[in-house]
Amino acid sequence: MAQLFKHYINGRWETGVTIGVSENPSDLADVVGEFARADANQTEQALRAAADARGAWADSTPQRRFEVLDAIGSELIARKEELGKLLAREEGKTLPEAIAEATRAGMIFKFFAGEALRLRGDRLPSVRPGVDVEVTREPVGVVALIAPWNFPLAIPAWKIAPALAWGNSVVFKPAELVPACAFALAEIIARSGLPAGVFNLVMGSGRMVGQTLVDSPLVDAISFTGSVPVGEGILAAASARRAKVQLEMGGKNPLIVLADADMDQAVECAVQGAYFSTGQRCTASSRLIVEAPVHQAFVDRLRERVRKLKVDHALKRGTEIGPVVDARQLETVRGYIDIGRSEGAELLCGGELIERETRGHYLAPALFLAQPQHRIAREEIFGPVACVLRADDAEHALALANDTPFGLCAGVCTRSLKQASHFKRQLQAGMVMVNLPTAGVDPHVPFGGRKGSSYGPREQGAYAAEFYTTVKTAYTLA
Ligand code: UN1
Repeated sequence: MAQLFKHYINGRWETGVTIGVSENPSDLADVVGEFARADANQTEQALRAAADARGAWADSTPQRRFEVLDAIGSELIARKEELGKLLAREEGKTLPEAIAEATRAGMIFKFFAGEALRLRGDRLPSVRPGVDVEVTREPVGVVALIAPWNFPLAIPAWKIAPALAWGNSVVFKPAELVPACAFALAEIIARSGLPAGVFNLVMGSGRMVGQTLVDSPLVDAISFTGSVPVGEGILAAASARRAKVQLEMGGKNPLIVLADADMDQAVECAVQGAYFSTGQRCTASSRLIVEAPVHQAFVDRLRERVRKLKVDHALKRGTEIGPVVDARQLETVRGYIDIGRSEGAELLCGGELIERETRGHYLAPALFLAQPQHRIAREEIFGPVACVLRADDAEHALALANDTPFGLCAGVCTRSLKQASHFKRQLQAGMVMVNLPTAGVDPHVPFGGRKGSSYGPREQGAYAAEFYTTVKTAYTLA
């Protein structure tokens, strides 16, 4: 019988109102498990538990918070192989990528364990004689954390860890495609010594569970990573009742290859950035903008490399690219490949379904030559598809890079310090990478974008305090 992944509400494991099934995208005959799905009532139970628990955790000592988060981080790292295997099986990224993600999740908990101890505040004189002023940070209260399927351990970690480090209580809603990973993480958190109700896991649809969280007056802050339309809906609903909102949405990240770039390095950056994790990253390098003198050479070398990428079962040794996450995503990605062709972009390789030993959502990585106005060069695809745009010179490359409604990350490959500095200053993105892929970020520094990609304070690093705390200014006349 399949394992049932349950909700975790008020310190108890609860069955759902309905049941969903999680399948392995590398092998559709392999059921990862069944999972509980909540309705509005069950979601509200979790919210009430979080609201009732907020005082206890907000008043806990920094040392206690450190110990809880450090224990979670240690267990994630100690069990990285097993958790990585589960992640690869459920989400479809390759085993080495999945193990690295489990490790990253552990590192994030450990970073925020440290932040729990590294509290800051100010005490300063008032403009009025005899009066002291103190500026301190307090927890926001109940936070709803809505996470996507593409980083099923790391993204929940970088929302849950800061929320707990700064004394908030949490209702976590994972994506429906990755309940096994959410359950594994919740089990570790449940054993860490938190008071009941401080951390709750509720699974189910965005329409039901997500909407209940967003609309609830019990929720003080919402952190969401996912699609642009859902993010916009959350922003409208949450700001109408003045809840705090943090959104990480799409990207259409440029990777610029200047004529003086190290070509081997540039091709590697493009391959990793565009296709690893099956291109299912909001940080994916989906627009490769190449300066005219090296355009042909770059395209030839990249095409050779992309053709040779090993697409196969995520758990198989040697696989470089796993399957697309599910049938719906595969349909969306194939739809974009058709759009690219019909708009006149040139498909250089890939784009076709491929068969492997097991039945899964396997797609050959696709590379297009496109024009800036093509939809495949403007809209986020979220799959193993990239397009190359030709730039007349470096300034044209910069203009093309910034000609997008998104602004998450941007990369430039160059040997020139002068160009690197110029692009770092001029690229309209929250994160800029020089001679590195746009995807793959550190756990201890801020993550986030500009323009249509993001809204609200940054995630990760010490900057995450802006979202997960609220400032108090106290005046005292002694
Ligand atoms: C990374 O590139 O290492 O959904 C992280 C995403 C991002 C995370 C990317 N929020 O793809």
